Amino acid sequence: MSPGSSVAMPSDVIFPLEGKRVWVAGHRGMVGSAIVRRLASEGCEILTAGRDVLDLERQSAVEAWIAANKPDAIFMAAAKVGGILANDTYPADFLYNNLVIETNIVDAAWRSGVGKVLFLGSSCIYPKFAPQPITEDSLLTGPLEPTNEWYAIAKIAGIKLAQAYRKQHGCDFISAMPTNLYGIGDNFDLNSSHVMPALIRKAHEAKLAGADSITIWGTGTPRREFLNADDCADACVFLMKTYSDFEHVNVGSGEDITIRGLAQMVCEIVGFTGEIVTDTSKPDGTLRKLMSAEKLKMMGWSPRKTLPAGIAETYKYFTERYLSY
Ligand code: GFB
Repeated sequence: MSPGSSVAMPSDVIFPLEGKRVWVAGHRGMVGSAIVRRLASEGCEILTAGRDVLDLERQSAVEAWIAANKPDAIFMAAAKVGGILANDTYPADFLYNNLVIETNIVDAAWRSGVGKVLFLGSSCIYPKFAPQPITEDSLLTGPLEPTNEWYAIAKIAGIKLAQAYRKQHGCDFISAMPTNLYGIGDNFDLNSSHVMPALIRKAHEAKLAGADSITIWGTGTPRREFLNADDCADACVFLMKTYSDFEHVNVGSGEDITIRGLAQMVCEIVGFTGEIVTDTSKPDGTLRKLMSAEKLKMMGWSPRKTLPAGIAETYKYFTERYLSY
């Protein structure tokens, strides 16, 4: 396709999953469980290994498990994740745990000759002041956002691992960079969660308590781009089947919203009519990180779920389990 063309070209399937053994590392997490749900229609054999069976932080255990179970493909959805406060509070965990999980899986996958690996990163890999919408080639062009630079460094290392094993060993390892994700299986703990599940919980509890207001962190002015975890899983499966190249691929919705705007939308869906007040002792983080969704769109993929529909579904999931939180 000529540069600048806006016509999407449906990509050919170069790595069909039918009949393959596919390991979803991190299958109990929000993204991993969404990938497992999505793979159900691919005719593949889905492999999983819970923490009780496999400690991803132990290199020899990962090597032995991969050698014994012989996956043809791996989705690397296992990671230490959390919201802005958790990232800022536990830099060592976010750097070390993510680095060690990535290096263990990538190296063991190469040693066992795994046919394809998809590494999942995050939009926080990009510089704090990257031009918006952020294209893939903005990587490593400027300083990172301080609240999550530790996690970002680990995720950048993951991209580089996939590239290095492709370059040196000819491995078909690729990387996808999703934007802020939310959905079924999210973490609703107010100290460690991302903003979406936190707002859903705060609005719900305020409604039940008949409260006058909910408090959101920071100024409410930062903008964030949100993608439902099921759409992200669909994009991951799409990339696994159709993409084989050095550069990572952004996975986003192409649209962002202010945190206050999101809070208003969540309150409306939850049915909380009180005020939204700000706690500016909490960090804003980066002011904007809208990714360009062009590359993936040109390959023929776009998200399906609208933000209000995704929030309503996530709220339903939350209320069905609320008493167990
Ligand atoms: O989702 P979030 O925690 O992470 O916060 P980041 C997004 C924005 O929402 C920030 C604001 O400006 C927060 O201050 N916010 C408002 C809240 N109220 C709340 C609340 O009750 N809880 C939370 N958590 N935020 C993370 C990174 O950044 O995004 C990770 O730290 C990762 O590394 C992830 O990249 C996708 O979008 O700021």
